[in-house]
Amino acid sequence: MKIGISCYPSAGESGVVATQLGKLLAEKGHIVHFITSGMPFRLGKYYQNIYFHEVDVNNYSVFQYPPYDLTLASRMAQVAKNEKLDVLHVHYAVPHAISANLAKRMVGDSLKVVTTLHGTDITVLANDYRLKDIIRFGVEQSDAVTAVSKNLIEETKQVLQIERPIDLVYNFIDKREYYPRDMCDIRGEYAPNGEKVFIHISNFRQVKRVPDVMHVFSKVREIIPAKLLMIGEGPELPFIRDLAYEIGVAEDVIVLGKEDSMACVLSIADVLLLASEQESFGLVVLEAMACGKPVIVSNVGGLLEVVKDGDTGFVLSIGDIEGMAEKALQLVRDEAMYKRFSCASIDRAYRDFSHFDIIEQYEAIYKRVVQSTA
Ligand code: GMT
Repeated sequence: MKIGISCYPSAGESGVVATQLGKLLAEKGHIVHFITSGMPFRLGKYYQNIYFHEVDVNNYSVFQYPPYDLTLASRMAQVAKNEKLDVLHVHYAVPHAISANLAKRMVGDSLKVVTTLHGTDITVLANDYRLKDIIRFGVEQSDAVTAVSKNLIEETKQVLQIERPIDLVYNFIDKREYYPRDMCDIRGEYAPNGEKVFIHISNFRQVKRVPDVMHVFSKVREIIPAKLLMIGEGPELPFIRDLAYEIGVAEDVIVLGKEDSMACVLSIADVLLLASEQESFGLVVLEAMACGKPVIVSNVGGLLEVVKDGDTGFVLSIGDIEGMAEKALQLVRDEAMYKRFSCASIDRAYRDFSHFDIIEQYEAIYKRVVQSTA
């Protein structure tokens, strides 16, 4: 099939999912056209069957705001016509689902639009009265809509007050990339005295409650020698650095910023901490599990569909800093328990979220919409 993919190309889990999906579809022989504002950051090198079409926004002086959404729709329609796309698969509703449906109006019904909802496009943006109606339009007009967790499907139906079917397609990991790696040498550089290593990976936005992570770490560190690796970038990062100094843990907090090889960096650590107040899936949790790292997460959104509480990690109430610290300590101090959780995490990630199965689910959806006559 000929498949167009639009997503946010810079750091972000929805962009990661879209890019990985495109690579795996291309590997299976599909022709994939990325239509994005920049090169997707995980695309990296040349791949057979993958093409890139940049959305280059016109900045005419009359415009108060550059018309990205319209330029995107126009580019989608051009690519769809020129390349004879069967399906346009867009990730994150705003603006991609709306622009894609506009492109479909320009091209005709032969172009099928599949929209994947990722999380805050519904839980935050669809709750904003300024965007709700246009998001509902994008979702209702798409030929198929998928969401990355059951929880997100329920949220979508409730927030947008819609009845249309939404397919559940979980995020996935490619086990050729995500497996426990031997990173002893590098671990030794960060934790030279055998400290336990915790890791937090996010886009450092308020929704991630990174200060909670810092406080959990501080409590753990009162009891045992430990280090905290912080991976990612985002608006809260400067504040988080200050907080580390304020609560006296700065010398044990290592901020690494943006990292390309998640599997390597995860393999350095013992436990992933994610204290978010919203998380429709938590791709980073799945990536950690695939690398054999148990997780401590908050009880929100779709995280309970990924983490088996008491088996692959611990799930605690939002803001339960004491509880998270207690479980984190328990995990790293009890070697037998740690090993059990680590093995269970790998098993679950490979069994229930393997890219083989999930890519087939997307392919089945593409076939279904292409065969539909509407
Ligand atoms: O919605 C966001 O915060 C951004 C988005 C992204 O692009 O990183 O993350 C969402 O989509 C991911 C991929 O499906 C999910 O793993 C994240 O849980 C989800 N984020 C939230 O729900 C907060």
